[in-house]
Amino acid sequence: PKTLRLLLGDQLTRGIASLKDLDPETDVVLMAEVMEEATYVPHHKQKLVFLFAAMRAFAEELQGEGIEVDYVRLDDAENTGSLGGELKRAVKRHKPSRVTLTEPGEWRVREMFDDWREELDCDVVIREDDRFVCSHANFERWADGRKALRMEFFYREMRRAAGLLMDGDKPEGGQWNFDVENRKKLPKSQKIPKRLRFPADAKTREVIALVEKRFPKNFGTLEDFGWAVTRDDALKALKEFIASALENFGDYQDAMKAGGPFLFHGLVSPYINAGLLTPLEVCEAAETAYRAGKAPLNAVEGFIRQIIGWREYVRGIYWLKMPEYRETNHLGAKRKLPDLYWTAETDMNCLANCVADTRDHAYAHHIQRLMVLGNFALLAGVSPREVQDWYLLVYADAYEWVELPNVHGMVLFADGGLLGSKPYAASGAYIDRMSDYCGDCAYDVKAKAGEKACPFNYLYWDFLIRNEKKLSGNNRLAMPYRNLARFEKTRVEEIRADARRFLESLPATYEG
Ligand code: FAD
Ligand code: DLZ
Ligand code: SF4
Repeated sequence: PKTLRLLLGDQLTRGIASLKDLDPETDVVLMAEVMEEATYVPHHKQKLVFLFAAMRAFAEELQGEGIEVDYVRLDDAENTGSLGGELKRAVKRHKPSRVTLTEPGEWRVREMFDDWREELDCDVVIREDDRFVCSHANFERWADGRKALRMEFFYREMRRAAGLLMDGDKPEGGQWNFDVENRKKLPKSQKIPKRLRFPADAKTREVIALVEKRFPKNFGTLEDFGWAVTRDDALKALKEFIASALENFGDYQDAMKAGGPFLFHGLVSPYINAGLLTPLEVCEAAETAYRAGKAPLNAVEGFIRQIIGWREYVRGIYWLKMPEYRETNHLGAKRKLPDLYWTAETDMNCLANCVADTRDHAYAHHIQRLMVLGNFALLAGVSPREVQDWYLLVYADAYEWVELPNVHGMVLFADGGLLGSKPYAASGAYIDRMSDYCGDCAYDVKAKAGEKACPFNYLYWDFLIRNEKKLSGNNRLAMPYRNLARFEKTRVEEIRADARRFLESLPATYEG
């Protein structure tokens, strides 16, 4: 029987469930560039270019194998603009006896499928996405009956399940986690490798022209577009990371440097999330380097933990808790997103750098996202919905299943502590310790109060004061709350006045 196999933009994996029993004699693969997916948030220009170029390249690879691919381009005259519309049209064209697809990664899209199922006159088979180490059922089983869902315990099970960095049934090196070794400041003399980037070829340039024409106002620049758009190039990028950066990944994982967001990071999330690389092959490549003595255990364990630990864990939380998850607002944050998130115009040098990196590369590394951009949104009390929308559109690796738990849970504590045991609030001292931003800043990171003081310093205390009722009972915040209790009344008033003055002066005029 003829099967129509619908392949979504983040399912560019040859071995994916929906392509497994494909019969080139009878079956057709449907891929569609549609406005609905391109506009549910106004994605960064590089994210659009990356995804459309990668979809086109993947379609050609399948065609090269003799598989019929029905590929609908964004500019095709008949394009209905939605996945549902394109699926219906394709069913009319091809008259398959069934449609097969792999479950979509996002709740939004999954819901749409439930609606169309009714409207198509053929069977629809939705297969589980087995590119993840942990199935939905396994995550539910793990979560069931636990008081707290802590990543660390989940991670150990994933290590065992995947058999990564195991020494029999014990963790390699006698310890599951080497994170304490991974918080070093970057010495000035440390050499930073030049990372492998991929200048746009003619086909990608065609997509760049399309994106400039159809999405001229979207956030982000395209001059430095350098993402791989094929599996071959993504594999080259992975190889380069393993050879030149993995060795130092652990030591400098949390370090930040003005004008250089890549440092020793993997730069692989867009590829893993879109399917060009599988999470396990990336982890195996890192483990092989460790076994060959080319990278230390703290680096390799730390890297693997991000992928089979954090990445799998946030996906588990997302599917366990959606759709209610994105609606909670534990701290009642209501502020509009400040304009500086779009313009990079601010005297706060750390924020200016992190927004500029994001604008120029559709990338910022984890600590920039968490401890600068996220920390500021948390302390300023920006509404979770505004922050979520921003993160979902600005990064080339952003899909709601991974973005939302990181933003809503890890950064904003909007879930009240389901994902993290305390908010990652920090003052300027943390940023100063981990970066070279403060030396060139208009503000003084050492000053605590007044116009010249680093805003993170008073915003940190203002955040704790504002949220005292909700947070002071949290064991992990006992120390700062003890300190706060010792502040003179005038000091508390000064903090509140500085915060009010600063926050009122922040323009927030853009409509998302
Ligand atoms: P590396 O630092 O080299 O890490 C290796 C891999 O580990 C990454 O490629 C990624 O697959 C995985 N990983 C690391 N941290 C996380 C994490 N917290 N959650 C899930 N996977 C992780 N990652 C996304 O893929 N998409 C997002 O939309 C996204 N949004 C984020 C929003 C915020 C507020 C924060 C704090 C983090 C977010 N992350 C997101 C996680 C992380 O920042 C990125 O995965 C990472 O920066 C990607 O760059 P890299 O490939 O160089 O990562
Ligand atoms: C992100 C994205 C974009 C921008 N465009 C498309 C598209 O035109 N066609 C498509 O099939 N998928 C696209 N995607 C990826 C989907 O949004 C993704 O499959 C869902 O978010 C589910 O994870
Ligand atoms: Fe950021 Fe404060 Fe340092 Fe300036 S002084 S770079 S605002 S942390």
